[in-house]
Amino acid sequence: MSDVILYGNPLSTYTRTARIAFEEKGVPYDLEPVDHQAPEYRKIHPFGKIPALRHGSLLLYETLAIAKYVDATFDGPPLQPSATVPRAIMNQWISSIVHYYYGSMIRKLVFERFVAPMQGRAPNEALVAEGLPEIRHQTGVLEETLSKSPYLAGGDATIADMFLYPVLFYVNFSPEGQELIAEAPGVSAWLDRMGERDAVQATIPPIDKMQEETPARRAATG
Ligand SMILES: N[C@@H](CCC(=O)N[C@@H](CS)C(=O)NCC(=O)O)C(=O)O
Repeated sequence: MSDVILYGNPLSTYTRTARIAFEEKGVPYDLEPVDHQAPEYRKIHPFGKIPALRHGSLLLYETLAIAKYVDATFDGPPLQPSATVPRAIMNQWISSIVHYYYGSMIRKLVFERFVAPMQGRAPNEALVAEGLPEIRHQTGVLEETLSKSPYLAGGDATIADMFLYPVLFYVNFSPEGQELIAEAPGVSAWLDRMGERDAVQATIPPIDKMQEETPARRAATG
């Protein structure tokens, strides 16, 4: 048993971001599945979200804080650029992904296309229709960078790529998402490049579990 415990769920995008960071860094950890809605979990994460980290006596929540903590605490390849400008660009992307991309891509498209049918309700097509122009704009913005650069902040994968990949992975399962990504060859190539990384391979979500009505599935896409 490792002294690093990640509370989360393998279907959750934010949990996957943290797991990719652990894997890239080569840090052994135990993924402990939780019901994020259970009252006792609030003692670990007061806002009832996943993931959260326990390392010895430290309890830490918020994915970015966890990824940066892991990077600073453990040996292994750096997950952030050392130079000021690429590091600022990495932070710009992380903030954009969390504040703009996640809402459009996960809440308006992925949730409606995959989670709604499993909940036995029709997808909210108005919400999908609202999200698609936003997503088209977002894949266009990504394409401007990824047509010229292997990763979001330069030549190496950083925490920014680790935030984006789990989101685009799900988007790419929807017909609309596939179409938008196909229109962006730099983004497609980046998805392939990221998909080949061992850390990404090691964290592929068990998508078949999304068929089950479980806390895991409810937490999967926010
Ligand atoms: N700001 C949080 C967001 C985490 C988050 O929204 N996680 C989703 C799963 S990917 C979640 O817990 N959803 C359950 C809910 O909102 O009830 C972080 O960076 O860790």
